[in-house]
Amino acid sequence: TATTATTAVRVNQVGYLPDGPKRATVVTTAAQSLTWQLRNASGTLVASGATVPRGADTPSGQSVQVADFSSYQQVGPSHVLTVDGSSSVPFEIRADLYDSLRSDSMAFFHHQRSGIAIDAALVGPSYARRAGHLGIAPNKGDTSVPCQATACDYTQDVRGGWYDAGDHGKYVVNGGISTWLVVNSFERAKRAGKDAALGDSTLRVPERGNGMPDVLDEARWELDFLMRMQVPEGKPYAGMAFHKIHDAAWTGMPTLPDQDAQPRELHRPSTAATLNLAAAAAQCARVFRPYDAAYADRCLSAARRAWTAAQANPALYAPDSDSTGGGAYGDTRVTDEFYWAAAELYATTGESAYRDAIVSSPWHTAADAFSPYGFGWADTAALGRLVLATVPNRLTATDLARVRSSVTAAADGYLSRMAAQGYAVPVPADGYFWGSNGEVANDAVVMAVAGELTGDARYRAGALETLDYLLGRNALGLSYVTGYGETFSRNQHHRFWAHQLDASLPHPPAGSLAGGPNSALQDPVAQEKLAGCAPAACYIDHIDSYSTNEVAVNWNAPLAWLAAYAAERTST
Ligand code: 9MR
Repeated sequence: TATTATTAVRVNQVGYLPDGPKRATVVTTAAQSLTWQLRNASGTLVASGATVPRGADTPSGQSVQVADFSSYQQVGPSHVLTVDGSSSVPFEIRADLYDSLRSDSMAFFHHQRSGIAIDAALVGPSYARRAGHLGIAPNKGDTSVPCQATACDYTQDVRGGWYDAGDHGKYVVNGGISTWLVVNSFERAKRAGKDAALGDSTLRVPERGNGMPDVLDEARWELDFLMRMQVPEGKPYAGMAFHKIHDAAWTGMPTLPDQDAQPRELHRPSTAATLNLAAAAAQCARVFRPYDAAYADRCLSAARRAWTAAQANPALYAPDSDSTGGGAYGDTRVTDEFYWAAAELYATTGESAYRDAIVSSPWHTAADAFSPYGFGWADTAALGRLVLATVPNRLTATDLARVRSSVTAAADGYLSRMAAQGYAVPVPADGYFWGSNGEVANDAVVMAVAGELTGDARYRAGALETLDYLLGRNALGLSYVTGYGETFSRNQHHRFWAHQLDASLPHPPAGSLAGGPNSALQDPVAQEKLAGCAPAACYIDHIDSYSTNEVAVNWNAPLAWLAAYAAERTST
């Protein structure tokens, strides 16, 4: 299970698209330019050139040079790039490079489903498991969960949804943003006229063949859960969403979902969770309508109720301290969630009340809706901008132009940061925090949308180049996606895919993205093994390093978005 780099020539270990950028990074102490040589599977020299010295690269802590072989476009297997006596791992050049990653990264969500057995016929014997959290012993179950503390004396059925990550918690803010990305990937593909690849019977989900696009079937599993998290009429905080549901205490590793014996607890509603539900449900109402109008109506009604409830309770914050047995997902600034929810509700309904909420929001004109650190579960203003920039609406021409140019300006920032770094990463040197790989993929989403808005090919190239980083062209020479590349992460923190702890359990399934380098070293393994690491090297493929090596729905969602985008052929 060794997952260390084998060569100083760092490439996308899966390969490159014939019409895409093709760059590699070489770790070398040489100060002068070197010769790179590209050989095909028969060992024939097919291209060569000179590397560009980049000197000391701060994020990786390495001295590097860059080889650019983008002009070589021949399709073929097992190419090898050689620089100064070091050779890369073999990689492919082909147009269908990302077809399997598209389905594997999206299948992650099915594997993470709660409240349903994962069927061997769909996933193979080693990934099959019994349903968790339906109240079947030893589970206490999610079907009748008492609410905790504040003004609450009833139980709620909050079965279903996706487990957040390696734990068995389900968190509305993170579930909402992840669902949004999954549904947005479909909506974007549909705008491009390329949604068939995400359509019915394209994924290994139980609902395949029901006439609904499989990506939407998958999202619906979580949307149903998110709507179950809404406080019923007649109760205190009616219309708000409970912030989260998880175990009373952290369970040990490993623990299969059906073996979790901890009591489950609903944590009191929060404004952030409520607005997250409003945004995801409003998007549902728009995107699901052509396939299931009744479901779209249900989503819209939930979204409206959530919006109204959030307006009535605009400052019910989830505290950072609430982290026993589950993550906190605390957030005390929710103006961005208000903006995002209003944008979704406006894009779906066109109603003036939502437009008023948009134009009176500080995020309507804020210059920093897109931060250098990307969007995330606590920073959602960018999502509002992406919606307003791409879904037809009746904002004024001036407002729309400003929204759209904020997307391209953000993408320009990512491109220039990539150009300044040896490994072409869109995040700044101090941006390697918990889940940095998700941040990289989120930045790629912004670049891809900028490409859609402008037709400028540089943005597509930037989005594709982030896949190079995730798949091996990085400080560790490691692919962070299980099953992809020569050396890849396979011991991510997870209570079922815990092969490192129990050989009878599987590794994570192919298409699972590790959280990635986190320079804050927030777990004991990282603290012991990674002391002194350069930011982009603060990663270890160890199951106990939850702060560098967990999986999570909000990281796999942008990977799936990006894989679907990269898998699209540019010519129709
Ligand atoms: O992704 C979350 C990250 O932004 C936080 O810094 C971190 C600590 O609070 O929590 C991360 O989310 C975890 C959540 O709290 C519990 N489930 C696993 C998530 C991924 O590690």
